[in-house]
Amino acid sequence: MMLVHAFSLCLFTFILLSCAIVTAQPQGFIYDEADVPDYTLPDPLISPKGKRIQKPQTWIKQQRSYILDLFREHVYGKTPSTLPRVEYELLEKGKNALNGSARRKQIAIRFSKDNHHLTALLLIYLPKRQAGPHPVFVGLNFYGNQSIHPDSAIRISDSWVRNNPDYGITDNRATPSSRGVRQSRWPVEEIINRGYALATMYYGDIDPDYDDGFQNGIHPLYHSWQQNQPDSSTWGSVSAWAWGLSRIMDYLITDSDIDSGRVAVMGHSRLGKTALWAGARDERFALVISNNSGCGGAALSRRHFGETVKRINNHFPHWFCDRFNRYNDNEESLPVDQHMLIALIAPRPVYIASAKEDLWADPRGKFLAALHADPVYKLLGTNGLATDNMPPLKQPIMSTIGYHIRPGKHDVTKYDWNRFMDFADMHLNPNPSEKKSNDKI
Ligand code: GTR
Repeated sequence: MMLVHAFSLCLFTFILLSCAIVTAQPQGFIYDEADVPDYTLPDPLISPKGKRIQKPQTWIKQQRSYILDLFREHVYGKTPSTLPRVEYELLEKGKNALNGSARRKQIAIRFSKDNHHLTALLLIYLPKRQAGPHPVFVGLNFYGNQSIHPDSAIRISDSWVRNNPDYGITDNRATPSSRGVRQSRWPVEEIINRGYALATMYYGDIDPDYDDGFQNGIHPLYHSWQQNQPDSSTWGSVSAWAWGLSRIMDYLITDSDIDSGRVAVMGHSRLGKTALWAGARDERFALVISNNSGCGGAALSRRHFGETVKRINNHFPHWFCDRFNRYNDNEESLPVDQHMLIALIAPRPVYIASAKEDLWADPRGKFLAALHADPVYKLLGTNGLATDNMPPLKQPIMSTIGYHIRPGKHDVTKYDWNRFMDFADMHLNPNPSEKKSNDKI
């Protein structure tokens, strides 16, 4: 009797938990594989004239830029081709950061154009144990540089920040109580111990994340350019943030502590979409990591699973270009799907991470996008994605296209970072001299 009781209690708890997983996601969307409609994906290896691309050179010289333009025109928007005036100022450096294991630098990147100015703060930690120049992970953060670590020397962002009383952020301004509030997402010591530098910037320094008709952040510096755009393909915020990542890259090239040939760009969620778009646009990023990026990131739009194009455009009208609205409830007519975004990163390594409970961001849709990017990776001479089947939990695929799904929810965890670093170890070789001597053995 007791046994039956215990069993029904377990069953009840299981049902409750399963419901909680589903109800944690917005209602009225597809969360069941059986409800996914039939769809046909555009083939990245078919040219605009309908011919199959057979040679790597044809992809590199023609097809890649054709697909890049499609994403510019229909999804993320076009980015201005000229740069504002840019100046770098080293604001602060610390020789003994993180209990003596790292050096710290804080750099102001000042943009100016047509009497408009914008300052963004870049925070860099460099490992002391290894000799430079160092490979580096670059990522934008959500609440200001001070949120990634309690290090009291980190400058507090004075940009507009989303209110979050739990983080001590009210009146849209960060305060000292927001120091380290997001440290669980940034295992700085582990990154340094594994021989990587870390460079991060607050995404709102480039473009505050609310819809104001593109009046703030970097936009005033490009007012005249924006006004002269003939169509609805002007950049949205994802493009502006990706542009900001490229400006970080511009700086890193000038910094002799950094190995600019070994820069990995990483982002979570909306910033995971941004990392993919940055990696697609800017081939200087040697490796791209997208965590829980979902709709408009690594998930296939045509599956309608979890977040849809219509929902993302309605809730976040400033993220994509206006033309993307044409595809609300009309994904089949998109000339691209997100596997083609991943393919634009080829042959450079790309890692797509997902989480079991994060159905809103469609873990399987991200796997399938990786799988359908594989033919382009193979054409370019890499091993692509080393499986046709979605792997079980915590069994990462570590080929040139990497993928994992872990238990848990929408977040960046230590597990995720450890896999990112394993992947970077394989592809960026953080200790070239050590690797060389091993090779001889
Ligand atoms: C959600 C949005 C997702 C994802 C996420 C985030 O509300 O629907 O596309 O980007 O925000 O960035 O945290």
